[in-house]
Amino acid sequence: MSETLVGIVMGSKSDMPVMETAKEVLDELGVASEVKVMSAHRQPEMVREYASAAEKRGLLAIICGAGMAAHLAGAVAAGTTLPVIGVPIKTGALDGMDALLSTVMMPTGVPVATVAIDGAKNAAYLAAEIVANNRPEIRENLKAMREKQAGGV
Ligand code: RP5
Repeated sequence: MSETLVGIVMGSKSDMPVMETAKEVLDELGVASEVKVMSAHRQPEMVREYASAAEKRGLLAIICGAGMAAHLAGAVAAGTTLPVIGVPIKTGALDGMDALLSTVMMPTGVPVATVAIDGAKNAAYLAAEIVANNRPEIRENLKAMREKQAGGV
């Protein structure tokens, strides 16, 4: 693996058990990624800088996981036109419904492609599908993964 193509960011270290599964999927598919922890609420400047530099750094998609008020994906999407995939994390009193609604209900023009609560693996598959648009070898890896899945039914 060489250049980093996908960013995986999360709002807290406590999100890591879910979000590290996105990294595992991307590794399996041969997509180089980076993992960062930054809070939309506690470190808004860091989030802004990360989002605005992402395109120039060569990233093709950014996966954002956060729980509760879960503004991270929206805050990143506000700072870039790269595709942003949001993972609502199950935590707190509302078991992820709060994060799901916070992540999915973006205003028109600033989308966040939102996966299921704790759906970090699907976020990684979606990011790989985006990367595969101009990397045929990743498309082949995705097809092989689907065939393997079919064999396991
Ligand atoms: C969110 O609040 C984080 O993404 C995390 O899911 C949740 C709890 O954060 P910590 O209190 O563990 O830092 O912002």
